[in-house]
Amino acid sequence: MSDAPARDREVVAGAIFHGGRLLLAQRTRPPALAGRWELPGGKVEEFESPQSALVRELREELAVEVRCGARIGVDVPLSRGMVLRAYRAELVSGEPVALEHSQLRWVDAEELLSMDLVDNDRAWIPELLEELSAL
Ligand code: 9L3
Ligand code: MG
Repeated sequence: MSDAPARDREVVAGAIFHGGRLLLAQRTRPPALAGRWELPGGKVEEFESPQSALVRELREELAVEVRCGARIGVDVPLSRGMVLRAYRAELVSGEPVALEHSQLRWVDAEELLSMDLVDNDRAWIPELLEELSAL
């Protein structure tokens, strides 16, 4: 890994809806984000599509197979020119297990509002709530 600024690189996060609930995962790192909740995901690697990255990240983090669906919510600018984007992720097989998070939780609309989400992911609350209310 180089220390050069990562410009226009993407971080992908997956919104998995199931049975009227959304899957949230509690981060373990870095210390500033430990204990806070997020849509699981991670960095798109060089030469990888965002869709493939989401499938890979959710396999690594949750031990599930997903199909990457449509974008949801706004682009969230991160440091060093990186951008965070959420995609719907449809569960194809497996039951999510926290392999890299401290715990997982399936939340409804009311619970989503009470969770200590990482700041970046708060930008998607309107769309996530809309989906949870429609389910
Ligand atoms: N990030 C923010 N919200 C998310 C995800 C998946 C990631 N829902 C931020 C946290 C890290 C960076 O993006 O600063 C890279 O994510 P990761 O590889 O540490 O999961
Ligand atoms: Mg991650």
